[in-house]
Amino acid sequence: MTKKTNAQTPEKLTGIQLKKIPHSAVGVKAIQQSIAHITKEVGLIKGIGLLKNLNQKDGFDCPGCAWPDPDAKRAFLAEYCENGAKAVAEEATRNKVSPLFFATHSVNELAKWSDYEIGKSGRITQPMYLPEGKDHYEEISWEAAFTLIAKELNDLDSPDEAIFYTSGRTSNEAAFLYQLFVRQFGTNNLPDCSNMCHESSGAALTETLGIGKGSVTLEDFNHADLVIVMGQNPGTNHPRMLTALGETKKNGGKIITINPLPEVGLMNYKDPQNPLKWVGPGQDLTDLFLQVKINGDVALLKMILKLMKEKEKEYPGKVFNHDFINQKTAGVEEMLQDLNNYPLEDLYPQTGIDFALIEKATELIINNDKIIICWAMGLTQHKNAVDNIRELVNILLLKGSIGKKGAGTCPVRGHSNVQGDRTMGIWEKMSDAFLDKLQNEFHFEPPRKHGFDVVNSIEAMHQKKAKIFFGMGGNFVSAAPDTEFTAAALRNCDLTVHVSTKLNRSHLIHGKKAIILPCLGRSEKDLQATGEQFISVENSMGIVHPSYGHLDPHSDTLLSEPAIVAGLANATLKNSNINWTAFAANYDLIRDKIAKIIPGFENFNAQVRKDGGFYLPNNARANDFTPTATGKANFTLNKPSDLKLTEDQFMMMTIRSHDQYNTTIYGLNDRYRGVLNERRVVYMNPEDMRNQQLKQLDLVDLKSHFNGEERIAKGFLVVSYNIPKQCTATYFPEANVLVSIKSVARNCNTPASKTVIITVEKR
Ligand SMILES: Nc1nc2c(c(=O)[nH]1)N[C@H]1C(S)=C(S)[C@@H](COP(=O)(O)OP(=O)(O)OC[C@H]3O[C@@H](n4cnc5c(=O)[nH]c(N)nc54)[C@H](O)[C@@H]3O)O[C@H]1N2
Ligand SMILES: Nc1nc2c(c(=O)[nH]1)N[C@H]1C(S)=C(S)[C@@H](COP(=O)(O)OP(=O)(O)OC[C@H]3O[C@@H](n4cnc5c(=O)[nH]c(N)nc54)[C@H](O)[C@@H]3O)O[C@H]1N2
Ligand code: SF4
Ligand SMILES: [Mo]
Repeated sequence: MTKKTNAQTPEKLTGIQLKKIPHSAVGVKAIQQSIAHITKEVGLIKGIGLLKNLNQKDGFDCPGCAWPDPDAKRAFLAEYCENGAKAVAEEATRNKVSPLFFATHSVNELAKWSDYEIGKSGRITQPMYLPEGKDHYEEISWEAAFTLIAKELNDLDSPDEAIFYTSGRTSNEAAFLYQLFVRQFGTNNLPDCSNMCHESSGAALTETLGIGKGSVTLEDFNHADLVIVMGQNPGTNHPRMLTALGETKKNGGKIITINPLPEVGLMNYKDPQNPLKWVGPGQDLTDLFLQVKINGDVALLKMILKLMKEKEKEYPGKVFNHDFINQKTAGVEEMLQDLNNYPLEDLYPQTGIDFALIEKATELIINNDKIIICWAMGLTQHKNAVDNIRELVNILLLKGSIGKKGAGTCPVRGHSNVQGDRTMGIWEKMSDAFLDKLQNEFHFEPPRKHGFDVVNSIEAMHQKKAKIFFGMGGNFVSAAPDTEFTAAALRNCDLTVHVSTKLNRSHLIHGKKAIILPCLGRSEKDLQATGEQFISVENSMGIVHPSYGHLDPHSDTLLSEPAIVAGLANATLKNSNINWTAFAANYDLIRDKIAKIIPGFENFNAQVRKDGGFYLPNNARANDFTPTATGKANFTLNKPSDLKLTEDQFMMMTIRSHDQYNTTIYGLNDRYRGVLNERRVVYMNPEDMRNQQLKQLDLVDLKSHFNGEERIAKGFLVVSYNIPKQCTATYFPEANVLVSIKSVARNCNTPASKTVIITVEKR
């Protein structure tokens, strides 16, 4: 038996340096950083050749975030950001993880490496197999790997004993083929990273507006009077969004930011696409900063709703858009009535914000009609995450700020094709309408029973109800909550398989047997039997567009994701009526099927080849709310946080540094927060530190408390920071060990990784 390895990021301090927090984001420094990363990983000449193709119409889609590209004019050479360049550098790295690497380093040894060291080891070049009881991965042929996986799958008592996870980089074509294989195999166990990400947005928006996606386009930012950015750090996670916010300001619009942290990018930025602006003070973005306490958002939004209601009473017809409310919505009376159950004095302490500032924000909302609300993980990863989003929809509906130019909902998606994967059917509970069409087109009976989401999958593997884990991308053990619990779940499996570009911790925390299937990255040419292929993706605003690989593949052995699915399907499904080999040889054939099954993809092959791609239909954007249960846009009743802290407890949010992509650690610096060369930090309010008798850089252990259970993460350095009292922040994935598997959002099971109750204990 292999010795059990530690599933957590090893406790190892790296030599912290504290720097002044910069005044402005982006600018020259960002360009320097882009060039430094690309030069180190890829080499300067090849790197510049690569970047020149990034996000261009005949180039490849950025593997970073899902922020859209401009429809028309694109900057020559530079339609990307620092973190886009880092994402490309990471994928195109010269470093290779070859069979020799695995012969040299045992799984036990690699598990002791930091996430940074694991990631930097490079791209996996060959399929690898870890036989039961062994501690070194061994080379295996594609054929043998497919045969082995197929045998394990077919030996299961039921297809529902297998889990098929997807991360959000998988292309539309690969995702469609993958879900088709999984459903023909016989299960809906298709959890994805969305279950940990914007699931709560999907749940809230489907119920209230009849579509689980946002309603605005990039152009709307040019016309908005007011943009509210909640629970989001675009300077790091969606940097080109700052350009869109800059446009709002240029056109006279205002910006309100609601966040426990004054994130640098949102405060001020220098447009990297305009060298004339690199020197000088930069552009101020945020007009009004509401420094909310973690999970104080429903309380804050409710206060705003109450103040709006009062003003409407005073000036009837001047605050609410009655025409819109009467024609398009349901439930306004109940919502306004329900506000009486929440006195201002009860809500106020949850927000931590000056009352005068809340009044000012309300005034801006009252005095403007074209309002966009943007949000990301700061709203979606809480017990009451769905409430957060439904409550902001209440405000937009009262104002009629939806389905018109310059107004609407903007959930900003994470992974570059996470939205597209869902559109393609990667979901454990796709609608019967979708499954009916699949049945008609492919002539098999897709399973109807809903499958497991991420949290249910982990529980099922823990209880040995699921025995095979298959990951299409991603790094499940590090991304999921409750690291030790998730690790135990994976170790229970008979087989864990990962389709991956780069080495990660999930290859090291494995089932009895484990397999790594190395695939092509987005930036690489994809040559199949009928010639070179392109893939397509859907960005955060529902635009589907093509992406053409540019580099020669890292190794001759790599297969594309569609080819891997086809290989697996051929090996597993003995009497399949589907010609998997033909699909892998020509992605146009996959797109023809998508066109027949998924609304909005009619003439897919022709449409996607047109300049810049095409918009998918969006009922909320079109001011049509008939797809909801009531046939109208629904007002809802929502609950503020019910989490209570004792005097020595703190609320902890797990956030991203400027130098990471989820579990991939690009570097150890968080430049915009002034912390260099260290990730094991806990950001604390200076007054809280004094009360706890903690000094700057004291070494502490963090203990989380959930329903009487304790979890511990050892060895963090205290950093004094501008954060509300009783609030703290740590980085994901180091702190995931503290998030209980049972601490999830109501109505959608998203892990509540931004509301972890902890105590801070000095060593
Ligand atoms: N460079 C880079 N880009 C990325 C990623 C990456 O890791 N690196 N990840 C991608 C993915 S998958 C995603 S989902 C997105 C994530 O993008 P973000 O959601 O911006 O990422 P987080 O770092 O989780 O940031 C959450 C923000 O919410 C704030 N916040 C936390 N709790 C609360 C709260 O209770 N209320 C409010 N109002 N604010 C709160 C935090 O202070 C922080 O500013 O980015 C995508 N883009
Ligand atoms: N505590 C805490 N936990 C969180 C979060 C948080 O804010 N706090 N955020 C959550 C969110 S929003 C998300 S989206 C999840 C992310 O969860 P995941 O999507 O599972 O994690 P990533 O780190 O994005 O996955 C990185 C790995 O994907 C593989 N990869 C990269 N590109 C490709 C490709 O093109 N094809 C294939 N097949 N593989 C590829 C590489 O091997 C790389 O190691 O984490 C969630 N977990
Ligand atoms: S904003 Fe997102 S999609 Fe655009 S270049 Fe940056 S990382 Fe890539
Ligand atoms: Mo995400």
